Amino acid sequence: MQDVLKQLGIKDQNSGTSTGLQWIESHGKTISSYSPVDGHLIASIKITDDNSYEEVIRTAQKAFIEWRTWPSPKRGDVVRQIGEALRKNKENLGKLVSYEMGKSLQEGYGEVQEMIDICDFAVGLSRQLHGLTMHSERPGHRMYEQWHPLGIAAIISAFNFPVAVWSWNAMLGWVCGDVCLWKPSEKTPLCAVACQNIIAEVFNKNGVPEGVSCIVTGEREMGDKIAKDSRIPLVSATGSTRMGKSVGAAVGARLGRSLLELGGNNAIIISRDADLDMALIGCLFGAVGTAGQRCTSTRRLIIHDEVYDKFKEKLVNAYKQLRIGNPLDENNHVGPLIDKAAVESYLKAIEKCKAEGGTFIVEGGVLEGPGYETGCYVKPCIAEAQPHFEIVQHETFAPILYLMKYKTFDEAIAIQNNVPQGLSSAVMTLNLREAEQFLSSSGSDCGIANVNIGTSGAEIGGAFGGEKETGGGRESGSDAWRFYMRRQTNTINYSKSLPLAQGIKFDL
Ligand code: UN1
Repeated sequence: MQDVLKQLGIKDQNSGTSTGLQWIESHGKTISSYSPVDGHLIASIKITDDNSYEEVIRTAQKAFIEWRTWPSPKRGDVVRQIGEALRKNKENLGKLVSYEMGKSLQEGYGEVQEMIDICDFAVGLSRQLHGLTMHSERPGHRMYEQWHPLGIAAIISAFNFPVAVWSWNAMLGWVCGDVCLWKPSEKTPLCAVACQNIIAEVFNKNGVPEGVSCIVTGEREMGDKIAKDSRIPLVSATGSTRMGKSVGAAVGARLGRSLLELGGNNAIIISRDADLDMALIGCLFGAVGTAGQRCTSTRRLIIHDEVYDKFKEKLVNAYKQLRIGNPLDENNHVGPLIDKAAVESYLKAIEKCKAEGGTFIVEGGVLEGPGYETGCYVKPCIAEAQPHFEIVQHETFAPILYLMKYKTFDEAIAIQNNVPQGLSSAVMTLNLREAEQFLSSSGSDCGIANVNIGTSGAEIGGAFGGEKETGGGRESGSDAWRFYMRRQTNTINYSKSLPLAQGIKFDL
């Protein structure tokens, strides 16, 4: 790992404040990043103090004045080169993601691949920031709309996708002409340092002004500061619903724009007409992939009572074969949780489920012994539960799966929708009527609804996000870019008179 860190430009002690090429000195608290994989100290980082925060904002504001005048395809070409640099660094960055966050190496590489994919998407987008034209009601008039850069886009990201989610925002923001201010999770700050080093080299080669890619680090207070700062027109935040409510309220209080991607409580409906072998793969990856720490992780299975026992047996057998251990060893399926606090929440959720009457058909627990010294490795577990249990209504960021039975498809949809969150959902069925009902306006109420695919692992091309307590924001593909720009409606009069709209006469 020393080699990887060195090649990514990570030192033992790092500044957590940057405007691009420059790393700014701060005087204050130091965060130490320990790997959940083996408990070793990876490196430490100084959090951003008030003075350096101000310097970052000043530099970002200045950079915006220039960056917004660059033609968008030219900005896109810079993003294309970032994609190239990420291809070169995929192995190292993927390893760091896996080591600092704890996800499997495959998933670490997968995350960097998502970054490369969004770069490609953004390059194309840089020539397609289209507005509409409208027919004016007045003769000799032309009406159209155009999209302009917004300013500073702040990105508050979570530990579970320490690099990809930032890149969805930053790559779009950059082709749109915004400058980005990234506050990475304090649990995975070194991933941000590595990304900044990769970006800075490309920006430097292309003469991109200092301040287009900024980093500030800190804990909750830093998020609050950003949310309240009216110099930041857009705050895109990924994390818990608790965090989103606080950020959303603070940004809303100053009438800023927030893009929130918060908790999920994602379910898969397993129909009587499902291909159960296929369903098994989707459920397994969804529930135990990233140790249940994706916002799209599968937390609930809603199973038709005629296939319930059969599917339960398949699932229990599959869980027996899971290999839990060092995520950098590609033979393992499941790595550790991010930290001890996450282990505590996992244990509490298990207790709560039992207290509410749930029965565990695959028991949970913390693993001990050689290889598990960090105390962060837990057993993925399965409980039979009822939809109304308080714990089932709640997102626990850990590999706990709740099984529930249904009789009619209407009932299955009602159970699926009857939670506060609305991110991702899926149905496993070969029955066309069920599939279409699930996707209809009276079907799933989530931002993502899939058929014969699990709830996690979305591609970057679609808009990513969800409804209700998930926050309503959409990031990544489709037309999510519009959120990073301001729309302007323009009317031009090329006639020799000035007729008023709505037929109003104003003659003197
Ligand atoms: C997240 O967990 O915040 O769909 C993002 C997925 C990934 C992204 C998850 N592409 O599971």
